[in-house]
Amino acid sequence: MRDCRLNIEHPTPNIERRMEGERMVHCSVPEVTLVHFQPPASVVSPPLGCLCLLAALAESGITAALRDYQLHEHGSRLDIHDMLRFVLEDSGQVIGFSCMVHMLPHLVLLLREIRRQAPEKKIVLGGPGPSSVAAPLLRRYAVADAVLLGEGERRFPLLVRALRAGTDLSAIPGLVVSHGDGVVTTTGRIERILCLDELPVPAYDMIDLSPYNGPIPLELTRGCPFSCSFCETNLFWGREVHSFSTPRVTSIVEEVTTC
Ligand code: B12
Ligand code: SF4
Repeated sequence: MRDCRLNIEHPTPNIERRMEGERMVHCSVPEVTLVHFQPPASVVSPPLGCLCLLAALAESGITAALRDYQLHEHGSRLDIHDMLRFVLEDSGQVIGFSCMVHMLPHLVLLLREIRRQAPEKKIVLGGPGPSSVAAPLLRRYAVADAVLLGEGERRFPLLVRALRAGTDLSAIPGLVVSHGDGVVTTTGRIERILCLDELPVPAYDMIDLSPYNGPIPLELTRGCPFSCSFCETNLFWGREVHSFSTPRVTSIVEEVTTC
């Protein structure tokens, strides 16, 4: 197991934290619980997309906690009651799920139960899984409030604020919104983030990296000009390639490797 503990001071100091071996737990209830919904596995890497979102939420002054289901060692794998406990205990008013397409069947079953047991929770889906089938998914299963398509850093904090305040979501672009009973609407077209260096550094320092035994993911570019039939990269990010600058990438590498 990697012995690599970074500075784990949380930028939102109101929240005390304790480590429970497998994951970071916040003692007080955060505004957002972000669930990385990948099955438990023997080799696990930190979830880069969720780290990007944690950093963006912190920058906007929104408290958030990550629950990485990959690290969930207790209970039985993909058991609905166990997953429910894992997600709901001390969870925020807004619960965001990040997943790939292969986890969607489990996600739908889980969300149906969450809707039954905690109807007051606001549920947002994101990542390549829900984004690829957002409208048909919510039309068929009205189990979430919205799917946020594409990059999340700019719009997820806006969406969290709007959901908590109960205001109209139509001003936030790139959402597929469920109104219940199969009625969905899509908000305006998304502009891609042009200057990636303006984004906060992924929150490697806000989680305990020690339970992860796989490579630490590092992002260099978004988008791909090609269109291999088996790959969703250009559908999700677009064909134009946007890059992080070399100084930014090298400083992240230095930070992560000198812990
Ligand atoms: C790195 C990577 C992996 C790594 C993940 C390492 C890690 N822990 O981060 C590994 C090697 C483990 C992996 C495995 C797999 N992968 Co993969 N992977 C990628 C890759 C190349 C980059 C993902 C990434 O880090 N992107 C950068 C981050 C910042 O982006 P992001 O995660 O998408 O998050 C952003 C947005 O999606 C959004 N967002 C994400 N989550 C949420 C949640 C909410 C609530 C909101 C609002 C927004 C939001 O905001 C984030 C910031 O902008 C992509 C292709 C690509 N270029 O996107 C494929 C990709 C995601 N993988 C894919 C697949 C299919 C798999 C596998 C299922 C393959 C397989 N058959 O085994 C496995 C699953 C393994 C498992 N454990 O279940 C597919 C997913 C297709 C789909 N529609 O779901 C992709 C798109 C490639 C493809 N072939 O098309 N993968
Ligand atoms: S990212 Fe996907 S579309 Fe682009 S070259 Fe690789 S496999 Fe092909």
